[in-house]
Amino acid sequence: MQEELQQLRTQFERELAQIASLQELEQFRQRHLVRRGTLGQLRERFRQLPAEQKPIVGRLLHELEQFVQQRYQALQRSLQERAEEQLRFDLWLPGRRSFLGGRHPIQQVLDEIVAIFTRLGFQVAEGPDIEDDEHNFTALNFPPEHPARDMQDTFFLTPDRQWLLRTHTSPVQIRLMRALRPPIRAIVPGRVYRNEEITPRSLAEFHQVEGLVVDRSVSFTELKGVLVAFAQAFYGPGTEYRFRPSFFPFTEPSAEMDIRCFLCQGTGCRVCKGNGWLEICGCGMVHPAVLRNGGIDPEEFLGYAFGMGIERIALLRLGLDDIRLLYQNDLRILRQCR
Ligand code: 2NL
Repeated sequence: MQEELQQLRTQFERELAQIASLQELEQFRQRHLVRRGTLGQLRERFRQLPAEQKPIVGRLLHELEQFVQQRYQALQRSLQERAEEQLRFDLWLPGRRSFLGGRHPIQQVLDEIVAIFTRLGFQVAEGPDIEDDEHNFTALNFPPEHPARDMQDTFFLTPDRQWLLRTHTSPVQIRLMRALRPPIRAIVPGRVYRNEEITPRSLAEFHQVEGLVVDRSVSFTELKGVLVAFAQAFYGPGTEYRFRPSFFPFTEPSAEMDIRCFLCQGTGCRVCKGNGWLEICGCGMVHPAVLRNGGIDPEEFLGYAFGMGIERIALLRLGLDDIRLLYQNDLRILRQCR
């Protein structure tokens, strides 16, 4: 019987190693562990053994029982865990969404404006954020005592006020005129800086797009045509517009372009502050002095130029009323613009 117990142990081990499910484990239990199973029968035979054999066989039988019980329980535990895990593993569960980055609303508006002017035949130009007085003011026909040069408006970088952060993108156009022969048709997107108090309506760093065209026979009519084409493309076909006289040191004559408030259609609302129109763009014929400062003969060539602020357009588009919301990187805001 001792030998038989030894063989049974290897047999149990083999069988247990092949069990892969709770069902198979139950079959194992029915075969061997119930009262009339293999171990039950062994116990029965043990009882009938002669007394002198009982101590040694009894110990072996006990060891075998202990071994099988332990292995049985361990296997049961791990099979149960696996079964539960399979229940929890839901093949139909949608995958985890990964968050893709996106272009900032300001960048999207800039890209869209640039794309429209590119279709109208404009080239894209950029320049440095750090400029000197000459490119930012003097060449643009700002008189020496013009208030825009004031400390309150300009971030000067040197005590002699020679170096500064550009207050508009116009210095890039000066560089273009000096570098290129007409015809020039360029659109200049970029960041600009003004030493202004930070409020819901103004920041010290913001963005502009400016355009410049210089050629032999350009006209104010062409300027209007280009800006109207832009407004129809950007704000939608049929967008109502108007031009009002205005003043800039670098253009003469100068005008401002308004479009019909797309929120109230002109009846007056919070966005257009009740007057039904939204100011979107300043423009004009390039001042002869500015052409000359750009190395271009005003007797031979004419130019027109325009400029618009991007933050305002982005705010209108997103329906926001505080410019600071654009720079807090709040994902609820950033995700709104596609
Ligand atoms: C505005 C108005 C404007 C220009 C920018 C320009 C540049 C050169 C020569 C002449 Cl080099 N003009 N730029 C002209 C008219 C208006 O911007 O309200 N911007 C936000």
